[in-house]
Amino acid sequence: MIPETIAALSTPAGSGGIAIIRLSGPRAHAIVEQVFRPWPLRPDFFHLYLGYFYDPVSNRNLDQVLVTLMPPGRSYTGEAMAEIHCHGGAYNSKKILTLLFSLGAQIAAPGEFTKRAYLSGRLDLTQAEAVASLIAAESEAELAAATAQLAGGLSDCISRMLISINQLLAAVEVEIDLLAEEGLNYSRENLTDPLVKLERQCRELLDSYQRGRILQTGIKVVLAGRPNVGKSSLLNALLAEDRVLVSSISGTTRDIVSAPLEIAGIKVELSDTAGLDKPQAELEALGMARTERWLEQAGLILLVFDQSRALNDFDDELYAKIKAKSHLLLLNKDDLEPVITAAQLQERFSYQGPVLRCVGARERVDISEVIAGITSFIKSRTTVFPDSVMICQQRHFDLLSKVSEALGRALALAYETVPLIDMLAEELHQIRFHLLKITGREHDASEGLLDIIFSQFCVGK
Ligand SMILES: Nc1nc2c(ncn2[C@@H]2O[C@H](COP(=O)(O)OP(=O)(O)OP(=O)(O)O)[C@@H](O)[C@H]2O)c(=O)[nH]1
Ligand SMILES: [Mg+2]
Repeated sequence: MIPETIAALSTPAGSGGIAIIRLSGPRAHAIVEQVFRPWPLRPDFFHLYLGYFYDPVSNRNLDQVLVTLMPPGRSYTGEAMAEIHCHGGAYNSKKILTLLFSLGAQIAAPGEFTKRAYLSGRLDLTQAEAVASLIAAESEAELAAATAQLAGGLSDCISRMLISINQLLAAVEVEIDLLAEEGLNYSRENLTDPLVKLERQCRELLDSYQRGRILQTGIKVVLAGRPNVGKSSLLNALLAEDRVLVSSISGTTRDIVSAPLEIAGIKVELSDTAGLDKPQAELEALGMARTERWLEQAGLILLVFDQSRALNDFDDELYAKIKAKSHLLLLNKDDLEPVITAAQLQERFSYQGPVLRCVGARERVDISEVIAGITSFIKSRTTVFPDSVMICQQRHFDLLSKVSEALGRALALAYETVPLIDMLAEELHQIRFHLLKITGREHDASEGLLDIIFSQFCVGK
């Protein structure tokens, strides 16, 4: 079936300097030829032509535009494509699109250009997913992960794992054929070594998901502590704006206040909470209950202390509540006479991490140490080693989890006194299928394998 030629506005709807309309499909060039003048005698591909877009019925020019044509096989979708760069008024671009539809172009469905790129083999599924992530990226790190995935980082990694599984599977299938005649002649290490290596690669990818999730969804950082220690002042300082109420009255903050921020290229949702203490009144108790619920969802808790105030039993209770979560301690009110020190906090709570300081008086606080502390925490959770690939999508995580489980079962079978070769082959087929599914090539599952198996036979057999 000949695909339809589709058209859509590729730039955001609304007014702007320039709008870009794209067409893709077998009639893309022919449709533009009907409405663009002067039409070049022999158009070059990837050349920008300046001319007029006109209405063939009234024969009137509608807009001065730039047009470029791309040939099948060398465009984003893999089909013949055309781009029209017109003036960006919402009405203007709509008029041009309407004319293209009247000439036979169809309205493109959401994501249809990328879907066509996938169907024509220009992108595999991980790369197509990366296009959506790249467009949705809201931070430097997210953008970098999406760009690496679009460049084929994950696809290459999956391809290398597939080569290894294919070789193993081909050897095992040949072994099954020969087993009846000659007995098993494949060494156990030849089975287990590649499986162990694959299992390690798979685990590394699964571990990277946690890092990937932080890149994508960001991290919730929650300021917590006793009342009046300066949490709200710190939130204002970190946001560099007078966002929440600050007062010397204990229990000023009752509700959670959250604000977005970017630290170390990562989206941070910073929350101020009601100070935790033995509640004196109903409203205070409600605020504290809310804080405790919020703490459960925190990716990082900054537990704030006032260095001019002695610790008591409630501080131990409070620390016990948060110690299972990722946390950093912060000593505030650096300008006041110290009653507690960083070393005392570390000793009392058996806390190994750094005690951050918020230096300076309240109006001119220096929060660089706090930012550095949050940054190094984020880096420890998101570090990408130079050659490592990250997975950011739940779909990839689910499929790789299945691969990991099947690898575990395959290894157990390979370690049996007599390796259970038939069952092992079944697990290897499963692994191969799930890996192919990640890049959207599961339909290759049977075709590709035959070639690999027969390539193991010698000529003449
Ligand atoms: N001297 C000094 N005072 C500070 C500092 N930071 C905050 N304060 C003061 O401490 C008081 C309490 O500050 P907040 O920021 O409202 O404290 P909080 O922890 O949010 O208090 P609650 O909302 O009651 O839990 C205010 O009077 C602040 O001006 C500091 O670094 N030095
Ligand atoms: Mg407060």
